[in-house]
Amino acid sequence: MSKLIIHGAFNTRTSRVTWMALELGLDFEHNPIHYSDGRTRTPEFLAINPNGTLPAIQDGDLCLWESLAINLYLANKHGGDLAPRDAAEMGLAMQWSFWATTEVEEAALDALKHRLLLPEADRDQAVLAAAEAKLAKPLSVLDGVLADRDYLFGGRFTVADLNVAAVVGWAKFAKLDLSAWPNLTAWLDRCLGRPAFKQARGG
Ligand SMILES: N[C@@H](CCC(=O)N[C@@H](CS)C(=O)NCC(=O)O)C(=O)O
Repeated sequence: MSKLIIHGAFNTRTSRVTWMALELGLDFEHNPIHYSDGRTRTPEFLAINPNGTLPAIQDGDLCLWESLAINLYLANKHGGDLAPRDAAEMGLAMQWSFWATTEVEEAALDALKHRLLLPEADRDQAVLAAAEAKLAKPLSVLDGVLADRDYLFGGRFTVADLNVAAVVGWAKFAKLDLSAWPNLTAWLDRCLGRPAFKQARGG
């Protein structure tokens, strides 16, 4: 059987997928291309992911893109503690993953860009402030849910925690003040403290 191939450099959303693959102990081939080097625009890569974005995977004949969907697929395929155990857990894993991408990701990325990633001259304090304001509601929701538990559901670290932490982690990397959400902060430290997370980003 052919080996799983994960396309994308560590400093892209691909690290979400390498994190999952490492958690699952998968043997995979890593193709560390970056969108800045033009290799996501080749006909070969567009045949794998017509969006021309990273990450993408090839698993046998299957090509998949969308980082959080890839992780749901890998968890479901390989099982173990990270995988949903029944339909209810699958629903919760999808709920949290869609929530992360629709309610958190855009504002967290704005915060990261305007605090850290963009050249200083291009950073806009108004965009940063708007992103922080927009994040307050979803981060409060997450903090509230985590008031009586260590992980989102099931009493263990699952694909849902991984997917949400990978997105919410951008707020931490943007050095936003998260002290208003102590349950969230403790949970994020638990998730991002996992050895596979560090390894997934190239050590
Ligand atoms: N929703 C997609 C977003 C993918 C995405 O935008 N990836 C970035 C790298 S982190 C990219 O490839 N950008 C290049 C481009 O948009 O052309 C996912 O989560 O996989």
